[in-house]
Amino acid sequence: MRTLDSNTSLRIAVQKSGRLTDKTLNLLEGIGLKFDDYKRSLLVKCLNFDVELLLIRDDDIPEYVEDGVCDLGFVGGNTVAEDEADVTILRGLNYGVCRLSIAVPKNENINKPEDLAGKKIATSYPVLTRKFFESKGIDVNIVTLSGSVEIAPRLEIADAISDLVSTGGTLKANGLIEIDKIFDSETQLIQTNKPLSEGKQQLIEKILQRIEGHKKAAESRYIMMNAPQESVPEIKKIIPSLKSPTVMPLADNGMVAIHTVIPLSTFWDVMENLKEAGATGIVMLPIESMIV
Ligand code: PRT
Ligand code: ZN
Repeated sequence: MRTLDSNTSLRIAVQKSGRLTDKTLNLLEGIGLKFDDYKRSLLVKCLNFDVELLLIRDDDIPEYVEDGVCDLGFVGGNTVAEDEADVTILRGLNYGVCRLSIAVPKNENINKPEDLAGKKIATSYPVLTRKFFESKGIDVNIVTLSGSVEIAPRLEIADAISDLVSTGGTLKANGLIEIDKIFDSETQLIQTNKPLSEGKQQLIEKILQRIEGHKKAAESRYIMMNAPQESVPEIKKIIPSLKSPTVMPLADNGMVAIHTVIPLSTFWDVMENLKEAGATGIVMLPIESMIV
């Protein structure tokens, strides 16, 4: 029998060409994995880790990971859920964010899922859509289409659609309005449930830790400022820092330089409060990477 460890490299499935491709490759490079030119081959060797990428269609990723052909995969949560794949979701990655929603032609007086009883719903997500209506006890006819779902009502193939939405622009352009949400989705890192060697498992741990550090870095900013020494206790209260800030005396009498890291989400509040507390020359810098 073929076992996973017959491929010694940790094999990661990535969408070959589509919405998730660049962001996934950027993430992998952002956590320090270097690759040969991935435009030329479907199986790409990592130059500095025992890792290889398999570039395939996103629809195939859950199955390849379930079967153990790939150890890990980066794929939309919508695709994993629709496939009902037997894989482990290691973590969500906040890109490829979208939702599977029900939409209907506006002015049709259909306002809630119950209004679609006995009607036709076009979708590329028959499993999730069927489960949604079944859970509400609403009987509908699912029409499975592989693409261009949004034109189904105009072609009178269906009364409503269930499709992925991100900005809502496609629905609007097709005279459709969202009436309910079936599923919230983002890209997920998934792992096979087939047994893996200790070496591969350790590598996966390392990748996960680096992704966590990468995410923390993206959500944080390094800030530097000058302030009078006597403002330091007040400034320490304002900065919701992970650790104590670094405080260094300046040549100017009674002045100090303060360096620390803050969550990006608090940036504007922190800036305004720091200014009020007497800080000057506040500089903010992005952080490339962070070990937490
Ligand atoms: O060739 P392959 O099979 O690999 O790619 P694909 O064409 O099946 O998938 P792709 O690249 O379009 O999408 C890959 C994944 O991106 C999806 O499975 C989702 O997880 C995620 N994603 C995020 C989206 C969207 N946002 C999205 N908006 N996938 C598709 N859309 C489509 C949607 O189907 C609709 O047609 O974009 C349109 C709606 O977008 P808005 O912005 O107008 O609302
Ligand atoms: Zn696809």
